[in-house]
Amino acid sequence: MSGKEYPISTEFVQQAHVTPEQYDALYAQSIRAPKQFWGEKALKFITWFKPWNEVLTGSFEKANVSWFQEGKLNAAYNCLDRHLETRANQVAILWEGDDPSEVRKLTYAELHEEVCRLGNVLKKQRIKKGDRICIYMPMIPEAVIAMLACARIGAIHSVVFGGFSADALKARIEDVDCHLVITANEGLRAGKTISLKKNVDEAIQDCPQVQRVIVVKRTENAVPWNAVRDVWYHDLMADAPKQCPAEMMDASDPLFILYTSGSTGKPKGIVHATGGYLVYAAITHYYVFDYHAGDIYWCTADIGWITGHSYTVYGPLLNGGTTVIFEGVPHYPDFSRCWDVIDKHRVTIFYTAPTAIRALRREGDAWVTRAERHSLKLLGTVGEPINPDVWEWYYNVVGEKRCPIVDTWWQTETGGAMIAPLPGAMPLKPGSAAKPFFGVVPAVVDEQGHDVPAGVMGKLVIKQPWPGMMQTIYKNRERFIDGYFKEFPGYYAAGDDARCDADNYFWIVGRNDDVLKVSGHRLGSGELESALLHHAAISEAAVVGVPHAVKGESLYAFVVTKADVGISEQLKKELIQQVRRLIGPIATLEYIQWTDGLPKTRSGKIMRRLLRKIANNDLKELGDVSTLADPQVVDNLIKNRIDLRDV
Ligand code: 7RM
Repeated sequence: MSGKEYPISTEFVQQAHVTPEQYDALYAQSIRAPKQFWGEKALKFITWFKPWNEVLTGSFEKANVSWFQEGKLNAAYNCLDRHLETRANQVAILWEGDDPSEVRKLTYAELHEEVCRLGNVLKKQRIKKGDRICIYMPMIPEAVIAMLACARIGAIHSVVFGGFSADALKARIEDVDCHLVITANEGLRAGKTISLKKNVDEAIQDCPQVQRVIVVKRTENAVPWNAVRDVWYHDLMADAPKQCPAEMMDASDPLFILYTSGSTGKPKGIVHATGGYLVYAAITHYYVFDYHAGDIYWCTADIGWITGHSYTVYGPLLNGGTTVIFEGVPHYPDFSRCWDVIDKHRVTIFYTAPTAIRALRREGDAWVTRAERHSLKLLGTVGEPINPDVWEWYYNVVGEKRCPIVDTWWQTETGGAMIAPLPGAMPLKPGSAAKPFFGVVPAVVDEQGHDVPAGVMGKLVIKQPWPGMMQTIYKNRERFIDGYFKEFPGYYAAGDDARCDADNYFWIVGRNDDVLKVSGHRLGSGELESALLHHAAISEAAVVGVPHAVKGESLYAFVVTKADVGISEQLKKELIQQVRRLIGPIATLEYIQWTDGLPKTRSGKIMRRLLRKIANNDLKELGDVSTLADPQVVDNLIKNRIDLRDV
């Protein structure tokens, strides 16, 4: 399990920011004297209007960690203004549309001007510091402009992925309590339109607090219009002034809220504070991707996810980079799309998810090799474990054995990469996220919180605070404490299972709670089950993940209908439709097994662990079923399980 090793080419090592010796020394330093380490880095990577009093206060025990207290800064200023002197005419955003013929380039000067204008537009709409704004947009430059305009005036952005349904959007708008939504009339994806504005209309039908919807015109198609509430982005921008001072923000002021799925209940609003988040996004982007001036950097993540926040927008712009914003998908117009984009724009760094790599690998090498890919120097992956075979394909075929792969483990909650190989500083092992980033102290522990020996699987925890860590869960401090700091007092519980080998390389196994990753999208069993229970015919439901060759995981549902309801193919279709409608097309049930009952503990909790084993036909060790209220249920479930399709 310590795995095969790939040394980094000497050519790469020569240009890398960190040598192996430097990594060991810097890492040791960052752990021994974290305040000194982060204080120095915070000054190097971020421009402060006023320095902090204390680098770090609080503790995991009290769940009150705070970074750079009293420090003053502004995110948009750091992403834009401070680069104007040296990079005004450098491209900041390199946008490629869904249709390859559509390309837009915005220099730092242009992006700065747009952000200032929109900042003024928002102020004119009476948006003030601390107000929340919901952004529901396709991957177009205006989405980034919207995020940065919020940051500039001190408003808190809450980006909702454009693939979420009207209902999912509504739940997020209600929780975050915003008065203004920024959207587009339509999105484009693989040549098809996505009705974003229509979804917003539906979402806010009974959200009276939303008084204004700003709409970017992305397509020429007309959309329903409410003349009192809706305004065109372009009309407002036309006469907006170009001067907009960057608001002085406290390091602890929230920069954004981003909703993510937990194992139970509604999605949680992860709050990231301005100071620590920006320091961590900038420094990790610089070291993990070995970022150098002149790089053309492409992270394929949508801004609706944390990867889009930290590594499509904030990280690269903080470092004065050129970030590719890609509206399209890897299979349109054909399976060469990514490699064509790389050749066309001379992309040097490419960061994507294992699900995309698996989908492309399946189509054969010719789609890759028909493009040159000479510009590439580094590859990255994030979102789920990458299987060693898939890693090797990415390394050998896409990167032609020339480009190191950074397999980055992190979470919405962590703000930035936590475990990842620093390219040049350590050999790579396919399937391992390698070693911790500076200042990060991960460990694998048993149920009692004791470190387990090398090679043994256990739960992944983080033992010391790091600057990128979330501040809280919006309006729910209790869930913040219970979810992350209760299980192992004094540690942050990541919710993943992992192993650490004798070389101190971490191997992430997967979630140990009921969070799922389908095509890299994070979904919670609880919200999927709620969506099923919404159907009048359903009395109980449990959803688990089963392996899928491309998606990583797919959804297997156990469903109990109400007593007087007959089961049918029609009902199955309705359920699939319903979950897609309530959450979004990313939540498509793959299997539905009808059952008369679900296995429950005597206290009434559904035993999802057992259901996962049944769905996966992993029946040898069903674990402790002694707490089951009705053991007979299990036999019936096994008898009626659905054979997983060979995908
Ligand atoms: C960035 C992101 C977080 C969960 C996390 C893991 C899984 C992420 C890796 C990974 C294995 C990786 N944020 N995960 N990266 N598993 N190797 N390199 O994905 O909040 O959406 O998800 O994703 O389970 O806990 S997220």
